[in-house]
Amino acid sequence: MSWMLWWSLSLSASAIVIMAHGGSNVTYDSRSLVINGKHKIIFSGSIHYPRSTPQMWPYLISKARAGGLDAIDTYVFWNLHEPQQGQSDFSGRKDLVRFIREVHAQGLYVCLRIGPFIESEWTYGGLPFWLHDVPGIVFRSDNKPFKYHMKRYAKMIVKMLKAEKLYASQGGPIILSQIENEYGNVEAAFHEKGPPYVKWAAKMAVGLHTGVPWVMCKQDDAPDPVINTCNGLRCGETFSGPNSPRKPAMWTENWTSVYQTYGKETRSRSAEDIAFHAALFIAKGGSFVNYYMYHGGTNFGRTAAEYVPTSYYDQAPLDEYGKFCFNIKYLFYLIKDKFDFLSGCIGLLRQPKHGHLKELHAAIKLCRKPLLSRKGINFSLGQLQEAFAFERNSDECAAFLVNHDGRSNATVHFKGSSYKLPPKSISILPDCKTVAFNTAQVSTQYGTRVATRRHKFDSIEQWKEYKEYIPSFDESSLRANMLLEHMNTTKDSSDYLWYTFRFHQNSSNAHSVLTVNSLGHNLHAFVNGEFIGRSCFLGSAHGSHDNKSFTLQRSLPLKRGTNYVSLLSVMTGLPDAGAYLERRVAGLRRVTIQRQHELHDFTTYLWGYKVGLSGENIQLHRNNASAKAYWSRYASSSQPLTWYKTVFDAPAGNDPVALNLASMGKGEAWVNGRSIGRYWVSFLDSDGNPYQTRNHIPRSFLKPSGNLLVILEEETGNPLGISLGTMSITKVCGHVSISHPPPVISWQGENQINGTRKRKYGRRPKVQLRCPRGRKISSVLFSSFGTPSGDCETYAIGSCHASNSRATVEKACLGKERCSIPVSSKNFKGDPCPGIAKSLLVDAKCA
Ligand SMILES: *[C@@H]1O[C@H](CO)[C@@H](O)[C@H](O)[C@H]1NC(C)=O
Ligand SMILES: *[C@@H]1O[C@H](CO)[C@@H](O)[C@H](O)[C@H]1NC(C)=O
Ligand SMILES: *[C@@H]1O[C@H](CO)[C@@H](O)[C@H](O)[C@H]1NC(C)=O
Ligand SMILES: *[C@@H]1O[C@H](CO)[C@@H](O)[C@H](O)[C@H]1NC(C)=O
Ligand SMILES: *[C@@H]1O[C@H](CO)[C@@H](O)[C@H](O)[C@H]1NC(C)=O
Ligand SMILES: *[C@@H]1O[C@H](CO)[C@@H](O)[C@H](O)[C@H]1NC(C)=O
Ligand SMILES: *[C@@H]1O[C@H](CO)[C@@H](O)[C@H](O)[C@H]1NC(C)=O
Ligand SMILES: *[C@@H]1O[C@H](CO)[C@@H](O)[C@H](O)[C@H]1NC(C)=O
Ligand SMILES: CC(=O)N[C@H]1CO[C@H](CO)[C@@H](O)[C@@H]1O
Repeated sequence: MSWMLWWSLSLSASAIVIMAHGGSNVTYDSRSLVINGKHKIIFSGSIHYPRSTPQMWPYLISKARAGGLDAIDTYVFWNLHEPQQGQSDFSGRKDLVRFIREVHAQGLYVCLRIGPFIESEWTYGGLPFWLHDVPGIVFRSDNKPFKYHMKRYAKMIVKMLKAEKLYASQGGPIILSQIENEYGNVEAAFHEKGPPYVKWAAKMAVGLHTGVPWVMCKQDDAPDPVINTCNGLRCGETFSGPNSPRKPAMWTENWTSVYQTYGKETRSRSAEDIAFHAALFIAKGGSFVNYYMYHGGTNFGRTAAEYVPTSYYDQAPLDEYGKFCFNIKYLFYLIKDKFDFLSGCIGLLRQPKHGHLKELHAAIKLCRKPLLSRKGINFSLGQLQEAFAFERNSDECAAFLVNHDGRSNATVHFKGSSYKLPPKSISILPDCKTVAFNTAQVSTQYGTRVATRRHKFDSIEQWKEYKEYIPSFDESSLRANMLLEHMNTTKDSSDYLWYTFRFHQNSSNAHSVLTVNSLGHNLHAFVNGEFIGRSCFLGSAHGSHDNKSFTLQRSLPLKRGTNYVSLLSVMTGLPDAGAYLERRVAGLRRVTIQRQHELHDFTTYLWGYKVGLSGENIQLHRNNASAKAYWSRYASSSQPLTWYKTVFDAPAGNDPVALNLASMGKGEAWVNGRSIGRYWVSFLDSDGNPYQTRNHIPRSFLKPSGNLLVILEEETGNPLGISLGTMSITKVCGHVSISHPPPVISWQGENQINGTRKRKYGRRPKVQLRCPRGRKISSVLFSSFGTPSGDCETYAIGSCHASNSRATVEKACLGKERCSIPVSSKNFKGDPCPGIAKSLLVDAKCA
């Protein structure tokens, strides 16, 4: 029996009651979460507090609310909050309570994923590295030491949030908590230690008495009363449903894109595809959808997991950069629902994703009554077409018409009318008659984001440099007769670990080849203080996300006498996924030198070690004054492992700031002592393009002038090519056809906690364009009413074209921040091709 039918049968069964003291009573039944006795369809979006700044939070949350979301979902990051056992840190970007309060202030709910294992492309999956050294520990299994620390931490977080009265049961915004994360993926690897751990975790969580339900994602055997939920790209098609007829169908991670790793081509997910799968999930009886991510943000510092770039889900509905907003403007919002008009914040909305999903949410919310109170039935409308109808009488009826066919349009008949469905799409009919929304028809404008260069660091006088010292075996204090494991030696205090040894060479002319096998992540080799990697383009060797193992092979320029080999092993983030994380190994595995016909194995030999770089140890990135002594004039020597510093003024205005590092290789950058993350430009994507060239510098890291920029370059990049830019939307585009008008409805945000505001509009088809605040439409790049071909990325005039297209649009839009152009023959003074389906495509520049 499908879970949709389960719901139909058990709708009247009483809800499972969860304790509530004052505040809201959050429970659930087979249909949905039930808040204060009301069934709820909830759209949620993931925004992780440490991946942006507290100054950006109000803006990001307001845009999530404007996008029709009801809730914000976040993980809790254990290794940020307890970096050393017993320490606790909730300052700045780590201020979980402030973040939750901010969400509450804007009237949205919070779904809190405590983990404590979170994966999340975050270093060590969120676990603090010190756990690795707890005797006898086996992470995420029926293991006493792990369970002890997990419980202690979960209790600490819940206690803190309870003390702040942040659970819905206490009048706060948290309606849901998650324990563990995607454990179903690894459970089998733990054999008999897996299932008891799941039971223990569920029981432990429930025992924390938060007064709100708990979920476990990708966990088919989640014990009662914990709800199992789906994560993935296509839960509408693949989820087999909750494991009990008393639990609702919930989708905790509907990926808005696919996370990236260095070297992989940029993959994005279209607004149409996300909307299709979210709508199908709801049509099948789902009641909770969380977009992962709604705003990805930035992996500042060394927080990214292995091979994960600094920019995180930039393709999400709210892009990486976000925006700084003044609190004074934010206060207006609290008084009046006028935030958008009064604030002056310019959004870098990822259009059309943000707008298209907003319309989807609005359409589904219009169906809410029949969806939540009627029996859903599905029936076939064709070989690859089906309908989901929610109906009791003609007053209350909503329908989802689905075309599963990815190749052809389909015409279907439903309740005496016929409907045309584009390939792979769903039409939503809140009254079983009118199409309010089709997942494949995007009527929101497209925006094009552009970086404007504001400053060039191209003069030698601007820079100072510090050449990193190459240590040799003789100076090492830590020694071992073996190759030590990288992570266990650095304890994650640095990405860098020097492996050094020395040996004697009798002749000077012997041809020698050094071969080093490593398990990650990259390696720079030096002999007698000289870099030996220049023959290779990258000057070093590295593995990849999918295969950490790599080999560096170089011919060795040896001298007669004692030779010193210094190998720098570099980790770009710790692993974040899979079973037995505590057993992972990285760093050098085997080192040999081939001399003529002899192979010398140095794997078990006397090695000397040094953790971290000297520039890290003297904190070169921090203070330009105290570290002055170490810096020298820029000499463009292009030696690998060089630190560079300069001072710059913040670009005027409020647009987000990004550092263009395209001329560099690999390393890390700091602004005023704060790390803006690693960069690894020289790791090319599958098309051979440099990888991620723009690093976000949050405005709150900057002062008006005298900002200190420090860069550690591992390779031979050129700092004179670095520039500073601001990001803005400079182009907007819309494409709307007469036959497929945009939604007949619009939805103005909703304050879940203090009641509902909604507006219904009747709309005629029109193209609406809007430049970021403060910018105006300066020219119309393309305009055609008729049968233009293509979309907002590439377009051309078709066989039918109204000659006054441009003049009409220019008249309506030039010099304006926003404009609206009706798509009708009347507006273009006559029909250019009667009887043919027409559309209007407009592309315009904002300046
Ligand atoms: C919570 O709601 C359920 C029904 O949804 C009800 O049975 C229960 O009494 C409520 N609990 C409290 C404490 O209000
Ligand atoms: C919600 O209502 C409560 C009590 O009516 C009030 O204290 C709170 O400020 C309101 N919050 C918002 C965001 O309007
Ligand atoms: C109704 O939906 C279920 C679950 O998706 C499916 O298995 C079944 O074939 C559908 N029934 C019809 C008549 O399409
Ligand atoms: C579907 O119909 C539209 C016109 O309504 C047409 O432009 C489009 O090419 C058709 N698509 C396919 C795949 O046939
Ligand atoms: C990690 O290092 C410690 C010394 O710091 C050592 O006692 C231990 O055996 C090492 N563990 C592993 C797995 O290498
Ligand atoms: C170098 O010469 C010494 C003595 O001449 C010899 O013992 C040693 O094995 C030689 N080393 C190598 C690596 O050939
Ligand atoms: C990983 O790369 C190494 C080369 O260093 C190669 O020998 C090995 O076969 C690769 N493993 C996989 C699983 O591709
Ligand atoms: C660095 O030096 C500049 C100029 O000497 C100064 O304006 C700036 O405040 C200093 N920055 C820091 C972080 O100390
Ligand atoms: C990490 C994870 O859950 N990945 C899954 C996401 O969904 C795709 C397709 O739906 C699966 O192939 C992945 O394994």
